[in-house]
Amino acid sequence: PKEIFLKDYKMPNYYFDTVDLKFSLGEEKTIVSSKITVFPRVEGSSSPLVLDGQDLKLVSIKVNGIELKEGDYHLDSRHLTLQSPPNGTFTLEIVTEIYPQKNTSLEGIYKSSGNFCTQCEAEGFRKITFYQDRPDIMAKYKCYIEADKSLYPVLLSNGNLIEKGNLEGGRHYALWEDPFKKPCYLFALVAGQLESRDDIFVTRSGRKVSLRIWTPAQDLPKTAHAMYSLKAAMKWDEDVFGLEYDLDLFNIVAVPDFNMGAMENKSLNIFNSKLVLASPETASDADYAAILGVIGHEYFHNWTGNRVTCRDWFQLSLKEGLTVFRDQEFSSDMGSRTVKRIADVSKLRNYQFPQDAGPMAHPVRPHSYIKGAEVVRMYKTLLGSQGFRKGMDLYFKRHDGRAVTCEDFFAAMRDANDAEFANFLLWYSQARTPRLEVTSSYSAETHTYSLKFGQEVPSTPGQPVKEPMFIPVAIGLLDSSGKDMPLSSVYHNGKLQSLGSNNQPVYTTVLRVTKKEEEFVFSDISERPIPSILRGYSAPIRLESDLSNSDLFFLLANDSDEFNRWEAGQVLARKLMLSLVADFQQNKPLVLNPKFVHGFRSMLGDSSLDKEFIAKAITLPGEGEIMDMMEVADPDAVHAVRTFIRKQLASELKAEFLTTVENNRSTGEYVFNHHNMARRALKNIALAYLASLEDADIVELALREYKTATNMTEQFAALAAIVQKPGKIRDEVLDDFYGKWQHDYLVVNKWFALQAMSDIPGNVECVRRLLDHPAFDLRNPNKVYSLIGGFCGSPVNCHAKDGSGYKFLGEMVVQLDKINPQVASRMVSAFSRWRRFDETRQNLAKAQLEMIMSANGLSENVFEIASKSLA
Ligand code: DPP
Ligand code: ZN
Repeated sequence: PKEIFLKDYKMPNYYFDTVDLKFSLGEEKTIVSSKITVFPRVEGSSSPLVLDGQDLKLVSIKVNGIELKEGDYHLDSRHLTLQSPPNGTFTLEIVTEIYPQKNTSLEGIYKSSGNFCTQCEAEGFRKITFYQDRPDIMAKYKCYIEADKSLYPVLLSNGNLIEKGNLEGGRHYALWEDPFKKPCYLFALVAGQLESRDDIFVTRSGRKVSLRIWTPAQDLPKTAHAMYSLKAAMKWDEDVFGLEYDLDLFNIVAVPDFNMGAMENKSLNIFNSKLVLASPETASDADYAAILGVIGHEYFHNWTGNRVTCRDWFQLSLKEGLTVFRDQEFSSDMGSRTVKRIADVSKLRNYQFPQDAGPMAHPVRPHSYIKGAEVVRMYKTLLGSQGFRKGMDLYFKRHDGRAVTCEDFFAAMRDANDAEFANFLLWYSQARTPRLEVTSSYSAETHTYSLKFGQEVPSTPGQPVKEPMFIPVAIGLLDSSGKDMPLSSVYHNGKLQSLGSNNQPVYTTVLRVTKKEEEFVFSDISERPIPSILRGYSAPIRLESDLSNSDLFFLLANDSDEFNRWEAGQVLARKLMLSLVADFQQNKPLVLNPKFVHGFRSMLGDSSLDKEFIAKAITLPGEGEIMDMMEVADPDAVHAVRTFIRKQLASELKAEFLTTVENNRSTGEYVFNHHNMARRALKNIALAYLASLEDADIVELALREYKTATNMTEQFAALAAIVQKPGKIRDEVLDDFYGKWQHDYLVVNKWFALQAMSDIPGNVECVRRLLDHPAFDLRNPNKVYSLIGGFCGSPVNCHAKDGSGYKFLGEMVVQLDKINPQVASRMVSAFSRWRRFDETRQNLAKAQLEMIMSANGLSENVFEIASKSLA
């Protein structure tokens, strides 16, 4: 397969105006008929029309009503080409036969639990019919569906229901029409036995929108939270962005077999049921929060993605970065902003940055959702809320109904604000995480405080020399009592710039760092300050400052920016862990700095702090994050050190942790709100620390918590605490949990994941046994992500020095690739950073990658990742 590059973008030679689709759904085969009005981009030109198509059986093709014969067109395994279509506008009618019941790739039309559903992003529509399967082809769709009425009583597609009725032979039909132009990746169809939870949302201009969430009947009670989330999202988008829903109907369908989280098809969102179904007994707080965020995310796409879409797939972050940013803001407004920011930054550090440091490094464009959101956030940091909103308004005014690029978004932000954005666009094109070094100095004579920045973007294959980036650095200065100092002016580039306005002092200002080396000097600074740099994580970079440990402890205790308070603790923890890793590698005894224990103790006892913030602040950086900072990643040493610190903290702070559990136990009914979630989060992390001890009273405590828990959040945390240690009790409780929940596949998936990610030595054997468990199925992505993906969550086992983890993953990738290439390719990512390890591990991982590459009939998805990893 040939790699496609952004610079190769060519406008299509033909556009489509209307698309009439007709589906005759059947058990053996499904017939798809399409009637498209085609017009040339340039009147009078006669270039070939190339349609994409994959795994389709062509039945017939007509142009302007006349059937084409073989020789009038060219057909290969990927394309259907009309060499010389008529001049001007013409109609193209194509009939194909497809077999959704055999489609295990879960792209195009497939069956999930007996129902038909679709997934077209990015290139699934070509598995439904021959089409120009690219997002810059936007057309108006009608969709006629017919099927057996008793097997598929519900027939859904995008837009409005125009007509429905009965047909002969026990069949029925429905005709849907979508008044908005859309690219084919937003097409959707669902047919099956489903029931709906119904509600109504009245938009601020008075449109009454019917909301329906569809699931199998028995799951309906679990859709209340999803409906709450949808209504909250609709309201929020009106309040914050002035964006209203634009149709009278909004459908969400939950399906158990889905490659990703969810899909924003116009007015017919299709969701992985894991992100819809929740009840206090079966779903955890994290599930509730994820549902809120993803329901919001898909709903927000209606404007950022659907009304304004991407020109090509290199612009993915135009819609994903922006929409992830919007869902992050939505969740922040619904809960705690600081905690949400911490969670998002942790994700960035644990998943995105490691990837950026490896062969899969790529710029924000094309692929990274989460980094894309950081780029959008920087616009807001630079422009302020109002300026950002002005930019958004202009973006919609200019581009509604069109397929556009990241530059268009940039231009809207710039033009609406008359802003100076220097080299900001580099964020879209330069891969790798920039490193920013800061050194500071204070002059008591001149009362000035200088910050010198030096930045570097590491090179990548294809991008050997990188330009300096435009990095917005939000900064505040603390005085010796821990208060923010007023910032009156800063000297930069030969100019003195005053900060604040109307004699209002500012306490946080955003420095615009744009050069390789640059100095900023604050004036009127009365004493040596402690700087709080990169407040709120104002840019997705690696910051290296000259702050001493005592500065960091000071920030941890005093910073008014809660994110940076957490960050100071993380920097300290990272330093501590790295130095202990070095001790471990040199066979020195491990000793925990008492200051660290003290810091934890004061956090735990500080009643002025938000409980979820404390829970985050006492969570050590992940093993992946630490390995990422090492010259040669050493999973065994990192694991040993993290385990040592946890155990040491648990033993020194046992009393405090016990009190924390006691004081934060649930009383009364489960409520999904920040206050209650924060309490549960703190209790659960305290229990997790305690469980690292060998003490019998702790085992009893965890068992008691497990038995008396009234919600999944606490029950599962207790289970997780118990299974930290191998033995009889662990086995019994795992059996008990399975016995309780075997009827609920979503809970069973948690049970798989918990066992899979265990750090117990040699756990790969347990995971192999679970592959044969009657509840496991390699065809269901959620199960694969739980068990095989879960296994990758334990670096010691996944990167075991005997290669057992690699061997297991290699075998799985090859098996999965035959079933579902998208799912298989996600599992290959476990290998992508193999060069980061020692030689033994490198050889073992490389051998598996080569084995994968040599497999017969390897998919393009897996080939891409495996070959790039080896390159
Ligand atoms: N476009 C889809 C989403 O935003 C991809 N997972 O959720
Ligand atoms: Zn999205």
